[in-house]
Amino acid sequence: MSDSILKDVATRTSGEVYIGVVGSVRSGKSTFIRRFMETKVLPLITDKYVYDKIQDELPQSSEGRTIMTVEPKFIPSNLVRITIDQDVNFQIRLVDCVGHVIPSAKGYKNEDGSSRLVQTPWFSEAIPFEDAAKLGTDKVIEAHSNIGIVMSSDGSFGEFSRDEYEQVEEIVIAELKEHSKPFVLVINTTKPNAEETLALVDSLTEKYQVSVVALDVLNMTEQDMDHLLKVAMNEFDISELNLEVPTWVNKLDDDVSYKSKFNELIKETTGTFRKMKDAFRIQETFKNSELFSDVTISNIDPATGLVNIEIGCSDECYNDVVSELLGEKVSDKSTLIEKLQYMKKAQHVYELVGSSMEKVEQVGYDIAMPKPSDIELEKPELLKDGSRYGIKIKASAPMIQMVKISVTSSFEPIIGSKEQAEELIHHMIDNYENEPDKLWNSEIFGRKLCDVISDGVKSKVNAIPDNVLEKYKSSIEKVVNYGKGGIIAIVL
Ligand SMILES: Nc1nc2c(ncn2[C@@H]2O[C@H](COP(=O)(O)OP(=O)(O)OP(=O)(O)O)[C@@H](O)[C@H]2O)c(=O)[nH]1
Ligand SMILES: [Mg+2]
Repeated sequence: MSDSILKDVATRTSGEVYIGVVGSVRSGKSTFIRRFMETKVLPLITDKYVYDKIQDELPQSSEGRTIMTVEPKFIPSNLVRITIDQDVNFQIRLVDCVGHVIPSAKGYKNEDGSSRLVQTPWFSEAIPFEDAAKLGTDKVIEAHSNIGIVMSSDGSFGEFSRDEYEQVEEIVIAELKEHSKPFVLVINTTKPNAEETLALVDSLTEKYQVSVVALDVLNMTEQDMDHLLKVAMNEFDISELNLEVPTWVNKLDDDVSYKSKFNELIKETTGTFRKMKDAFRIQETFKNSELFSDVTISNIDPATGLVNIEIGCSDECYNDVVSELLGEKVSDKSTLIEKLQYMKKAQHVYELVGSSMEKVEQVGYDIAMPKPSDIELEKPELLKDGSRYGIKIKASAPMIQMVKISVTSSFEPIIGSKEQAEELIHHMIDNYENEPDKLWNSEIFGRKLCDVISDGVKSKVNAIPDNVLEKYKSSIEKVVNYGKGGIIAIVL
């Protein structure tokens, strides 16, 4: 006997395998529960007393138009602990619900046409049959099940047509979709393998977007039940989705375009596909993306809800990322070497002043601390202090001081008449307020405004005489080395 799927279900439901069987009246719900208990559960019961008690509690089914199950029933009525292979303990219970009414069925109305009142575990008084079906389905699915089976039929047995079953099935499925519980639609049929049945299964899968299984419930085998449980397990949410991507992808900052596209795709895909059965759709979506070269599901574990997907990225993608990071297309090795050498120099500068640049941006001023290797030691000297002696170890270090200053520059071209100047100024003010970039790149007398202004700033900076810069440098040195917090006047 195959208990491995039951073990998986038990692990996934933390040892509480509660299956709610709901659906239309006269669809085979009680038959399903009886066969399931006889085939999958009773053989696991070792206690003779418990075995006999459960057997007595199995639900009755009946032929004809008259409804058989008129109040919900828990089977077994008391929880029973079952052990498989000495290592998996679980409790299993099925619930036989009052079915949703097919109007042409018998037994849900009294002779005078009023609703038949039935007992439920949820109210002390009897309630109308139709309410018991609706309420019972809600209660059973929400509070007493972790897997739902919706029973319906193609009308191939009994007294009712497919159309009658379908009308009820639509209502029940809409109800179940309001709950977050995994469920499967079972089409009870005498011909589960017939072409038309398979076509019906396909069309219902499409129509309801849920998993549909055709079963000959009266004659279902253990294999059929295992298949159904597997399908049900696939309706559970994925508990953990591990994407194993090349390490370089993980290292990328989110603002690199490859990484932002990657993040977007993951967010979209995992937002759309959440169930175990979707693992292969996730794989398909990733395969269709230009971001990945190969996508393999390396592990899928229904018992824990864990899915591992291995993702490969092409060399082309890698090259594109490298080009983006280096700021230009790197198509051959020599360009890459050139760029890396340049980056090495840039990195040296960044290490020296990078952190200070951030502070300069914030407060306008900072001194970059020297690296220990840049501190120069002088020869230690003997030091005489009165009658006592000591030593002196002197060191000097280059310190780069950075100051953010504001340099102004203006451009004052003569345009012509007052009207011409006013027309141009209105146009420019409009751009200034709405599209500053456009103003910045606009041309005046054949030159871009940004170039003209930049030249103005540059010429001011270049105009500072070298001796002034030299004096400025030596003054700051004095402030740092001898100033002790005092003020030194700088005379230019
Ligand atoms: N041939 C055939 N008959 C079936 C099958 N499933 C159920 N039946 C018959 O259909 C009838 C109704 O089955 P039940 O199990 O009582 O259905 P139910 O959904 O519990 O019905 P209610 O309790 O009245 O709502 C019984 O006569 C069953 O033998 C099936 O797969 N094949
Ligand atoms: Mg029944």
